[in-house]
Amino acid sequence: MFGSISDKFDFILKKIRGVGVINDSNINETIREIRRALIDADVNFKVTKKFVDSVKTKAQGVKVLKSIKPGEQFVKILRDELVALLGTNSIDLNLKNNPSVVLLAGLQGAGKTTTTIKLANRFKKKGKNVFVVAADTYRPGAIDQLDILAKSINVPIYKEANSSPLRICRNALEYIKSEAIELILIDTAGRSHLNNDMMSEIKNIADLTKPDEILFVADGMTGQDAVNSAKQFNKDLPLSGIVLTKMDGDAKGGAAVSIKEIIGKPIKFLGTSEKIDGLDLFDPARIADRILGYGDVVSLVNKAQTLFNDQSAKRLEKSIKQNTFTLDDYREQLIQIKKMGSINDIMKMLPVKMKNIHTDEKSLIWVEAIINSMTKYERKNPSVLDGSRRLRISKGSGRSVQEVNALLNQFSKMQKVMRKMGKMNKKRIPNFNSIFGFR
Ligand SMILES: Nc1nc2c(ncn2[C@@H]2O[C@H](COP(=O)(O)OP(=O)(O)O)[C@@H](O)[C@H]2O)c(=O)[nH]1
Ligand SMILES: [Mg+2]
Repeated sequence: MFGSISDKFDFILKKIRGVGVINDSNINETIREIRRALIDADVNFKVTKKFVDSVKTKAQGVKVLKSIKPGEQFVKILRDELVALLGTNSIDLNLKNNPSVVLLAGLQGAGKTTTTIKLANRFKKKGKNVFVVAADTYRPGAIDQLDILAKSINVPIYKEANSSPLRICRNALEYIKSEAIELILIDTAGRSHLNNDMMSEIKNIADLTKPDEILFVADGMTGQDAVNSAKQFNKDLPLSGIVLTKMDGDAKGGAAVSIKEIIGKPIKFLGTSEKIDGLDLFDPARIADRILGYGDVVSLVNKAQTLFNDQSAKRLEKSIKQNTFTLDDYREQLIQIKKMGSINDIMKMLPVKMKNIHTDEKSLIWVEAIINSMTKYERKNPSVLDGSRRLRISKGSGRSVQEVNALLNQFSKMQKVMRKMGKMNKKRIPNFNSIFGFR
């Protein structure tokens, strides 16, 4: 997510942080670079203009202030403005009625059906009695798709063969009167705002079902197209929020950055994988940090927590906090990482500056073999590993001395990352004020 924009911001921030004084020339230069980074990421040009103008005005204030750390003040301004642009706070679904209704709308293939199930899963986990309605009667197989997904998470579904979406919704509401349902999620067919019949159909569904939330589901990879279609839908349907899907791909960030400002409705969730648990509550501060190249240590820790088994997670947490990350922990972690799936996915969440650690899937196997060939003492004290010990380990594991050396180098880098994470952890990451030295 946001790969190239965060690389650019990382570069911009590094430069500005180093400056001793803020003056018109470095303000202008930075503003120019920020503008280019945003435009390259397909951020709407009006949003870009408003954003850089506001950053510029505030940065000029810093120039006058003659503060102690002008570069960092500038960075802080930039981050604050970005968080504000993204919407300041996370906003979960606002479910006030009982039962609550959530209507999902959007173009074909945007991810409505997947998101319906992801939301059903999310609220089921929170203990709600959830129910999904299959109101896409247009695409062959659409009802079956929802049906199969709903069954996989044990959520009841309302469906009808040879019916119309409006009738299905009416009957579904009737049907649940005798059920203790708390949340109804309606999956609809993909439609374009250009199709008047389809738009009036979904308006009728909204009139009938009086949703607590009407979510516009948009493919985050489509950049400004997603923003434009959200804008058009919003004219016909009172949208309450946006879900941007496929943010795990190489979405450049343009849609995420522009949409709130353009249509005035918040992004509520991001779709982050095809899988059912791939849905994140949209958190402006965390997204801003990702865009600025700080990575998303919080998400990383969350992901690790859900996937690591409890015991090893606790051990790892302890060794991170106490700065005693050893080769044993490293080996343990590799075993857990193998369970987490793609290393690339994990690396994407790390701050830009930590990304230069080399990891590839195949190397995991021999790394384990090498660590297994060390004694317990050596694993705890890798500094004792001189030439002759390394040679012995190389023979024992059947890997070359170069590979043993490479592993130890990598481990030492990893240890540094862990130390950093340990420090951030103590400061309750991501408390940027303390990282920047602000109180
Ligand atoms: N990688 C990824 N794929 C997604 C995400 N959301 C949906 N998809 C995929 O996008 C395709 C279309 O999704 P679907 O829910 O059927 O879209 P609909 O036509 O709007 O109902 C499917 O292949 C989904 O697996 C996401 O957040 N990440
Ligand atoms: Mg669908």
